[in-house]
Amino acid sequence: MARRWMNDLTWADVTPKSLYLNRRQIMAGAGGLGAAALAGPAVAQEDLEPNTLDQITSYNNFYEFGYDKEDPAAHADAMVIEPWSVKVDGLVDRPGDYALADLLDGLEVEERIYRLRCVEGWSMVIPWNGVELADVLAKVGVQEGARFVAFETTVQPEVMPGVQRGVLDFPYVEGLRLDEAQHPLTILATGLYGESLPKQNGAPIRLVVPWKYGFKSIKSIVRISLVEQQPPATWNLTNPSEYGFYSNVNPTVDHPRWSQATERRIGGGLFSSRQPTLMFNGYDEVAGLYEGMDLAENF
Ligand SMILES: Nc1nc2c(c(=O)[nH]1)N[C@H]1C(S)=C(S)[C@@H](COP(=O)(O)O)O[C@H]1N2
Ligand SMILES: [Mo]
Repeated sequence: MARRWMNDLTWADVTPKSLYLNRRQIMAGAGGLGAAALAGPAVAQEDLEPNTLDQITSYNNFYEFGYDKEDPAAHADAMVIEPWSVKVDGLVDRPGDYALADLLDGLEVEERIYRLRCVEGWSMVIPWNGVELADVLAKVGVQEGARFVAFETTVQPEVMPGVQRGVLDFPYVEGLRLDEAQHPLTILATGLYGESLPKQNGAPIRLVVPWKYGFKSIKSIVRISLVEQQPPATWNLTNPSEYGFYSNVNPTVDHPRWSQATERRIGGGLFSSRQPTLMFNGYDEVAGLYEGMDLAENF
């Protein structure tokens, strides 16, 4: 497949203000998202340094391949990603089994440099390439009555040691409220560092929702469903008292086993101190999605 990545954000553009706002989003901001979207949060200087490709591809969570951070890099190579199709169903005008290229056809692939904050208390900065999920949803036509989007990961038991051992209930599933799914920060990533997505990172297509804990960003997606009711989400199903449906990064709501106030930046060096975790992982412009909600209750 032809590489669709368009270099509309160069490394020289990666200033604190433009860390996650590329030109298109800035235009969208001017058009309606308001001044808050333009200004963005104060971003710590160390955020300017994306993690290396080696760090991003060797320290992963992908439980289908095992519990350990090294398991995905060790085993994911055997995952079959060609051909790949994504079933789109539920409350959509144009349901079907879309070949990946057809799903992405005509959509703009952008670079988005996002922080990724895992609920376990570590973080990275990853230069993704991908399309806005909103554009994909517009393409398939969201019908009235749809309120949530549900996602499902491929299951390939013969090459997935974690599936063989049943470390979680598979397929891994996740969900977003429709307005979260349509937010311009939410992307379906198809690559990183300008190359196609490494398998351990969720090839060939995975969700990235940068203001939520990493487990919401479901990998290797084979199904997208527009639904009326809040869909199941794997970690929430596994342990609802520890993992909520929303799972917005929130330094004031601790996980029973991990303080969420600070985080360790992977690659920060042996002696680097933990840095403060920011509300919504620093992506303040999503705050309006949760107006009037108690985020300690809806964690
Ligand atoms: N299908 C699937 N998606 C998944 C996971 C998983 O185990 N299975 N782990 C999640 C978790 S906990 C995190 S932190 C991120 C890690 O993404 P990365 O390995 O690309 O950094 O993927 C998320 N997506
Ligand atoms: Mo995670």
